[in-house]
Amino acid sequence: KKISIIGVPMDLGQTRRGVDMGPSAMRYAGVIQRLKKLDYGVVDRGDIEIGRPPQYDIKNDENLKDLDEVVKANALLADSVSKVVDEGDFPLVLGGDHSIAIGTLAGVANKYENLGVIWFDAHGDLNTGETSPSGNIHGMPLAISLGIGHSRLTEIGGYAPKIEPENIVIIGARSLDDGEKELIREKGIRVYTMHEIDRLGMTNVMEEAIKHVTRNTDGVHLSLDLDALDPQHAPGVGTPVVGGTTYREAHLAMEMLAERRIITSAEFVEVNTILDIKNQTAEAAVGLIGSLFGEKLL
Ligand code: DIR
Ligand code: MN
Ligand code: MN
Ligand code: MN
Repeated sequence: KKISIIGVPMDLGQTRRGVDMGPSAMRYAGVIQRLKKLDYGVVDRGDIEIGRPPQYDIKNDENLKDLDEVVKANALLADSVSKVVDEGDFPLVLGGDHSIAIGTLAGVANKYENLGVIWFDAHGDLNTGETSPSGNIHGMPLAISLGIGHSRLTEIGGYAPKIEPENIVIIGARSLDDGEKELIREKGIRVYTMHEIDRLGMTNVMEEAIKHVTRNTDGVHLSLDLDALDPQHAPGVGTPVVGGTTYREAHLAMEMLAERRIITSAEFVEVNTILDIKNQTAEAAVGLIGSLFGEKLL
C-alpha cells in the first residue's frame, strides 16, 4: 500500500504561532526517507492552502476563533483526504494544530461503515463554543466529529456525525475541562487517562483500547497530538501538560498498533517549531510514525 502525505500548515485553531511550520519540520526530520526505508511507496501531496486573515486580528464570533479560515481549510483537507482514500492509498496527515482532525475525519469517515478512532492526547478535544474556556477550535475536533458543535464545522464534508461515541478511545488525557468531562460521561466515551496508564501499564491499555476500537468497526483512524507525550520529550507544543507518557510508552503504543495492522489513516499534529528545541518534537513525531509503520528496534 502507498502512503500519501498531506501537510496542513494550520495555526488558526489556537493562538500560538509556529505550529503552521509543523509539516515542514516533520519533512525536515526525514519522514519520507524513514517510510521509504520501510519499503513503502510514498507520495508527498504537498500542503493544503490556509487562508490568512488580511491583517492579524482574531475574529471570535460565538467563541470560535478564526472560524471562517478553519472551515475553509478543513473543507479543502476533507476533499484531499477523500481522494487519497479513493485511490487506495493510506492518508498520513501532518499538522498543523489539532483543528485539522475535523477535515481529516470528514474525508475518511464516509469511506467506512463504522470508523474507530484512537485519540492520543493530553486533552479531550471535546469542547464546543459553549463550553470552551479558550475559543480555540483545536480544543473541539472530537466533539465536532461526533456532530456536536457549530453546524459550519459539523457539516464539513456534507454529512454528520462522522463517528460514534462507542467507537472512540482517548489515551493519555490529563487536562479535561468541565464540559468535556460531562460529555465523556453522557456519551460513555472510553478514556484512558494517565492514571490508567500508570496503573495498568501501556501494554494493557493498548490491548484494551485495540479491542474497544475494533469491536464494531471496519477501519481505525489514529489522531496523535504530540502533547500526549511528556513535555520533556515533546517540548514543541502549544499547550504542554506535565505528567505525560514517556517516549517509550508512546513508541510501545505505536508498535502494538503496527503489530495488529488496524490503523487505516493517521495524523500527527501540534508540532510547534517556534516553541521546539532543535526540532526535537518533530523528530519524536517522525520516530513515532516509523514505529506505527512497522519499524523495529532489531
Ligand atoms: C483546552 C486545550 N481544553 C481548550 N485543548 C487542547 O482550549 O479547549 N487540545 N490543547 O489539544
Ligand atoms: Mn488535541
Ligand atoms: Mn461512516
Ligand atoms: Mn492536546
